[in-house]
Amino acid sequence: MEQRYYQPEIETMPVEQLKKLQSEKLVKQVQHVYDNVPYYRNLMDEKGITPADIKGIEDLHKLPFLTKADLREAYPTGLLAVPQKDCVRIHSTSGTTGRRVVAFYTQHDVDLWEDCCARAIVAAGCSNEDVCQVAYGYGLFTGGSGLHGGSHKVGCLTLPMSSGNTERQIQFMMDLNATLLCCTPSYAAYLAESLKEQGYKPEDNKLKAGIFGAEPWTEEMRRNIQDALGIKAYDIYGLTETSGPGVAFECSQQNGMHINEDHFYAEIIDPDTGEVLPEGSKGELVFTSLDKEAFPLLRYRTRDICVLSRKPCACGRTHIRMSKPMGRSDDMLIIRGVNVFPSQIETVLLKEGYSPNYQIVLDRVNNNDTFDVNVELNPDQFSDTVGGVTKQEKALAAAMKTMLGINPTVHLVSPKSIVRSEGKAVRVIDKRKLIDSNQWKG
Ligand code: DLL
Repeated sequence: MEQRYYQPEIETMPVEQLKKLQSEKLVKQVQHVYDNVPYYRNLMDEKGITPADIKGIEDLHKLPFLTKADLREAYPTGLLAVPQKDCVRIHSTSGTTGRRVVAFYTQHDVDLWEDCCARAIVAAGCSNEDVCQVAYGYGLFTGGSGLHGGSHKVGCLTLPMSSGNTERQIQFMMDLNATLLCCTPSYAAYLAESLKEQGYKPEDNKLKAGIFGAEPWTEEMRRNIQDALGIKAYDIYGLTETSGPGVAFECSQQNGMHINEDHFYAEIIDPDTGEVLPEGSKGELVFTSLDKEAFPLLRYRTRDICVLSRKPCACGRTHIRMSKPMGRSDDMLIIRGVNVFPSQIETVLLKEGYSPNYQIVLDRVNNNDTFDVNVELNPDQFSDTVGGVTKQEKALAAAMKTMLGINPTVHLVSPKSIVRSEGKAVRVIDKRKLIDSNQWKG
């Protein structure tokens, strides 16, 4: 019989029991963080709170929020809650050198993270009889390692492909009869297109499911990928700060992602006031990691805007569901799966002696993000040959690649030619339409 859950006793635990478990874990976690992280202890002292004030989840709201700015300030080890010798791994977000977020893991942390990914794989209908092609990037990015570890736990045959090299992906997918594909949704769509170009029909592959995440994607994109590959496509969510993929995942109902609530407690807040909003409200998602040892974050503001629902799910899981992220409460962009802040572009421009008047234009062509940056030249920067301009554009694109990890196409344009709207610069034009406009009903 098909296995429905990876850890049934946890995934279907009655809500009251789950809340009790969360409270017990939170009390311990607050003490652990207070005792071992001076940065966090200071934040609590400033608010006049001690671990004794936190008796359960109902007291969580008393704790201060933690933001990406805190994580950057504490770079690289300021939030480490165990001796470094007890850690076995790091991962890191993309971003400016020296300001990246570095997440540390003990073996226990890796285990619980891989369990979360294993739950997602089983929820996608897979077992130890499956062949799991992991085409997320391996390395500092969490996607590859997370799904790889989950695949091992379930006992799938794991194909550690990493991202890119489409020819090889297709060869291994077909020759080794991959049944589960894990990658970003845009890469899944790109692979589907490439398969079609090579003359393969959807029924020619053995795939039955895909686990896609790390960037926004719409229901329309889901339908396209499902039809093009002949599979069921499941969403998966997570962020480096909380471990990586698997914080939440979709089940057979494909209607919101179950949050692994025994490890991550979710709140929705008003991003402007910080007020905790009731279930069903749209707001910013905040996570508390209840039992991570090395890098436990209490009330971490994700900046992702979404809705939570505890309506019963036909799959039998009791864990709360989150909608797809519907936007961000900051200006972070996700381009080809990489997190990019417009301020990083500005930093490069100023460093390279250019004006900070620029505009980022994003679009999606053949399921690939296009990434153009228009930069106004200063009057004294004109090169009078076309070759000269092209050389300048290439050098600037290379400097941006070093900063961001992905390659933009740079266009140097004449001074004052970028349109200002009511005097304000419009920094980003995003034509990709990655977010569904319809409201999630839970
Ligand atoms: O993207 C972890 C991950 C890897 C998730 C593989 C799923 C699959 P970061 O690079 O730290 O971590 O980026 C985290 O990506 O705050 C969201 O804005 C966005 N994001 C992640 N998953 C989804 C998703 C990984 N399913 C940031 N839908 C998060 C929409 C997503 N956005």
